[in-house]
Amino acid sequence: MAQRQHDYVHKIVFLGDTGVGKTSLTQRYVYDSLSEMGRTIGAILHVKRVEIRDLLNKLVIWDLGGQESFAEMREQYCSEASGAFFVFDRTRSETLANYEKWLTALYAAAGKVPVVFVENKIDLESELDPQNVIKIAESHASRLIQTSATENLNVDLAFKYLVEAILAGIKGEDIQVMKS
Ligand SMILES: Nc1nc2c(ncn2[C@@H]2O[C@H](COP(=O)(O)OP(=O)(O)O)[C@@H](O)[C@H]2O)c(=O)[nH]1
Ligand SMILES: [Mg+2]
Repeated sequence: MAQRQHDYVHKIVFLGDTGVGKTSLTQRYVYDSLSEMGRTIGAILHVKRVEIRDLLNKLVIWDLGGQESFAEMREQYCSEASGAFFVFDRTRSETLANYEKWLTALYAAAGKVPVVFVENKIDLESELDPQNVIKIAESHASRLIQTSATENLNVDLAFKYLVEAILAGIKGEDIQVMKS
C-alpha cells in the first residue's frame, strides 16, 4: 500500500499587525516550541499535517516576515488562501481596529474564505472591550478564539476551528478537492 495521500491541501495565511504574535503562534503549532527568531524578510511557509473529521489535511501555513506594512504585498500573500487567521494583540487595541485593512485585502485576493479571529496574549491584561471584540468577529461571521502562544493556550484549537470551517465550506459548496 502506498502511503496515504492527503485528502486536502489548505493554504492558511496569518494576518495582523507586526508584533501581535503571528510567528509565535505558527512556531507553537508547527514545532511545539518557540524559537527566538529575528525579524525575517518575505513570507515563510510551514507545512503541517493534521487529521480532522477523518480527513488528512496538509496545511501550508504562510507567515509574514516583517512586511506587514507593505500593502502591495498583501494581495500576493493572500492569493488563493483557503482560510485565514486575523490575529490581534489584546494589549494594543489598534491591532484590532485594523481588521478592515487586513480582511479587505484577503477578500479581494482570495474571495470570502473563512476567517478565525485570534485574540492573542491572553496571559496579559486586556485593553479591549470584550463586547466589541465579539461584535466585530460576528460581523464577519467568524469564530473568535483567545490564545497565548507563550503559554500554549488554545493554539491547536484555533487551527482546528479554521480547518473545520474550511472543510465545511468545501462540503457545502462545490467540492474542490486539491490532491497533493
Ligand atoms: N505575553 C505574550 N507574548 C507573546 C505572545 N505571543 C507572542 N508574544 C510576544 O510578542 C512579540 C511579537 O511576537 P511575534 O510572534 O514576533 O509577532 P508577529 O510580528 O505578529 O509575528 C514577541 O516578543 C513574542 O514573544 C503571547 O501569547 N503572550
Ligand atoms: Mg512575524
